[in-house]
Amino acid sequence: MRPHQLPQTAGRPAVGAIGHNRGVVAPNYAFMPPEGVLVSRLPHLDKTIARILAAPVLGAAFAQYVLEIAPGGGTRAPFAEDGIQHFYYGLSGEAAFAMGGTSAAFGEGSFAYVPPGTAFSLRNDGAEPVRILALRKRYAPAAGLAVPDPILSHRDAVPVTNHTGMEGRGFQFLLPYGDLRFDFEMNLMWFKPGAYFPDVETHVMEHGLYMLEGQGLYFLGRDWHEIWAQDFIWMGGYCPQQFYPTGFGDACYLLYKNVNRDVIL
Ligand code: UGY
Ligand code: MN
Repeated sequence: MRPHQLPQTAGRPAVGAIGHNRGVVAPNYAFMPPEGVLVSRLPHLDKTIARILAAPVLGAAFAQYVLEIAPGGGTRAPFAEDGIQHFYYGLSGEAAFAMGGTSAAFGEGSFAYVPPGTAFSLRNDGAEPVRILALRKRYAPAAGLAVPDPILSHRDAVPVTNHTGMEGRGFQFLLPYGDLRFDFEMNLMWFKPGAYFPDVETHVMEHGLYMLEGQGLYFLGRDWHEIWAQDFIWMGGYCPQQFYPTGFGDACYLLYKNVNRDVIL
């Protein structure tokens, strides 16, 4: 019998919970199911729980979070950070996002790119909780290139492309692909059941991966990990990686990738 099939008693930890953990923290990657990621509170966010998924203490050169914003919560005042860019992606519920004189409803699939030093506000003025994926990265300027402009959009406005020629793959590049002003990508990666990527990748870029839909097996380092919606993976540079979707529906994850800058020596 599997642990979740054993009789459970309300108010007590689940039977068989000890020792059942899909999470792994290895030197060059981390696999994190949501249940183990504890609550943080942050000074600039009111009535908001932050679950910090990636941080320099883990080995990542960026920070990534799930924000759970209660009704009436969000940024206490317009917020900006010198030298740091932000990215937000709506997971569930509806918030309001304002930046540079523009404001918009921010629901599932909405996203925002906040250039370094730019003030924005993110508020939940509704009656239901809101969940948002957030990312912060120090901007790496490049000689002769301007800082990117702010973006407030929705994934439905971004075409699904497929440069691989492989059946069942789909890509949505949420930030303008190939625009060298940007030093990172945020890509929605779509897979039909069975449409795995054919080779184990090993590359200098780092990833923050948040599973949005479906399920599959993820190869990290030397091991396969079963993954499904709401799981998070940090992959450091040169972490061997491959995804093999399983199940009967599409799988989709949102992938952070640092790009467009030379190696710092
Ligand atoms: O673009 C990428 O690096 C991507 N294929 N990696 C991944 O999905 N783990
Ligand atoms: Mn990759």
